[in-house]
Amino acid sequence: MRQTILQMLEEQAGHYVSGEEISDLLQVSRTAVWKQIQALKKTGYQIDSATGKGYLLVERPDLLIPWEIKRGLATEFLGQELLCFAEVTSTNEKAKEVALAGAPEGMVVVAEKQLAGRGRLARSWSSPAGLGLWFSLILRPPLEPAQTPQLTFVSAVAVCQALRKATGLDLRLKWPNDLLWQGRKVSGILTELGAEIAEVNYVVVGIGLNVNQTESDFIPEIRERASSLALAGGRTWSRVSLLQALLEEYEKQYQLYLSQGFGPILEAWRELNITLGREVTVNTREARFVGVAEEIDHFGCLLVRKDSGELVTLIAADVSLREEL
Ligand code: BTX
Repeated sequence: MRQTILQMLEEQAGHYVSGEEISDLLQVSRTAVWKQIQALKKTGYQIDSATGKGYLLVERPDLLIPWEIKRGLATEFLGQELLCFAEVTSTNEKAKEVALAGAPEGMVVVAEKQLAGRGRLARSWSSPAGLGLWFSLILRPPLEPAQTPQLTFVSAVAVCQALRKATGLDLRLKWPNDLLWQGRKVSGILTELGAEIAEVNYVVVGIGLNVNQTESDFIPEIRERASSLALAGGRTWSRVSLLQALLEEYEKQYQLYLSQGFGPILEAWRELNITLGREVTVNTREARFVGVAEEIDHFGCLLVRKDSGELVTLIAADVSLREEL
């Protein structure tokens, strides 16, 4: 009922809709309509009520709720089914849980706040309420497990392209999928796999994006290294619009990858990256060394030339660009 009322108010944008008109259409009392309007106001919708005129929708809230996200979302399958939470431990955990229980490809789990947001290698990801986008995609790609690292690059390219187009900011990628603005991390991606030996059961792609944080919103541990789109652009952004742009671009890049393979994705990644050709410091579980990032191979591994001339192939590591140190 609430959604229908919203739809009516929206269709009459700029004009009042009478309580009578709404109650007639919904076949409920005017008091019931009034109660629904109060509930919408409580959620954050700005609705003006004027005696004798009715109700006017003044402003929609930037809330991560299904009917806001799906309104005008131009995807075929990604985000057409949504699970939205005010608070969750980690959207990746929730997504894995529902994926195991049979959730369809394309379902997206979104939270306003994560209590235990995770990064790679069991690091934590700071996810305060209302300031960013913390969400996970459930995919069921027809791939062998060995091919799935390529999805890391699909995700990186999709996130970077979507945000460059939506904000006009010069956002760049650092291998494998950190999104940076002027050397500071704006977004991180955590890809997790559920697979048998020969086939993928599900892939959960968790995306964390700092949107409207100011400098002081960041916890001290990351303040120097993190940034947000608001800090980068000097204005706040609608999280709902950004999420829609991200889902639309992701679906496009994912379908491109499934139909044409890794080539076009790698090409796009190369154009957006700031790692190749640079001197880097590499930290793996076993060692720390300096070298030049020369190439990315067909599996997404980074090839680093050490000073000794030896070429090292990195599957997973932390790489910092030398100027960042
Ligand atoms: P990562 O391991 O590359 O980055 C984690 C590191 O980044 C942390 O150790 C910390 O130094 C820094 N960091 C923590 N929080 C932030 C932040 N908000 N902004 C910038 N830097 C930060 C990157 O891992 C993968 C992150 C994925 C997060 C998403 S959110 C939705 C989904 N659910 C979940 O639990 N994780 C993913």
